[in-house]
Amino acid sequence: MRIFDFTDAIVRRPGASVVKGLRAGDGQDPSLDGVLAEHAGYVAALRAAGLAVQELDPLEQFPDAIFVEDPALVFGNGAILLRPGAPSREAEGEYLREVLAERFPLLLEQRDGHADGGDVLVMPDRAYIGLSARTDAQGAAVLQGLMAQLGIKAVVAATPPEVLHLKTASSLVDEETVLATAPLAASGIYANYRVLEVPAGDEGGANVLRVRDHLLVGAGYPRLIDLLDGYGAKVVALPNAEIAKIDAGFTCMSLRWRAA
Ligand code: CIR
Repeated sequence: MRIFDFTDAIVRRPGASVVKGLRAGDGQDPSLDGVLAEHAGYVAALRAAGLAVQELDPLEQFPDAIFVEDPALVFGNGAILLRPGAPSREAEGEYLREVLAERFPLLLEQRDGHADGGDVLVMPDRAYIGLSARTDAQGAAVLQGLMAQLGIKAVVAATPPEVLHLKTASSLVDEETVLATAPLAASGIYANYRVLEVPAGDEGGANVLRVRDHLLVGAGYPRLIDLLDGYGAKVVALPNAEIAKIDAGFTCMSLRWRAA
């Protein structure tokens, strides 16, 4: 069994407020219709990969609530509610508590510091927790302890300063291979793995999502799509130009796990 052989996923449908989602800089709002279409395409791609997907209702009071993998992390044997580092997102986990308690026998909770799920990259033998503007040292240490309770060894790593999350700049291709932007590849943190460097110009596509035998990649990154062909997965190019205006990644738009 491979770590990306998920069976189930949870997503949250976007509400109208999604167009006001946080973004680095002062970029323009995405179009609501565009976000809805791209999100629906993403959910369809998860289903096409073989997952049973539960869709939660929109949360208008939280424009960024579609990014369910920032306020929570899930594993086969339990889930963790996190304290996201952006003040407007800190309480999002409360709205996942009920569904995660229903789906997971063990629900752990971060009470101190801040950490976003987007900063956690899970590999077969360890997980990386990236320090970022959202994940502080205290939050990373607390999360390390919670992951240890689930039997996961986590190491804390630096994230390049200009990226939102560790997984904005690196992601899992297969159990031996990490896709990483040039600065992260050069940092040596992934020395135990094969590292594929994101082609120059396609850095915005570094967050790919491996789900079973499918690899979801942004449609606007042709060099990356070529590079990823040949790693044992069907490359699925998904339009994400609108949703990217609020710094979306594919990994952060779902919680995925393998049910026992
Ligand atoms: C935010 O800034 O929190 C959202 N607009 C985007 C979050 C994307 N999540 C991720 O990369 N893990």
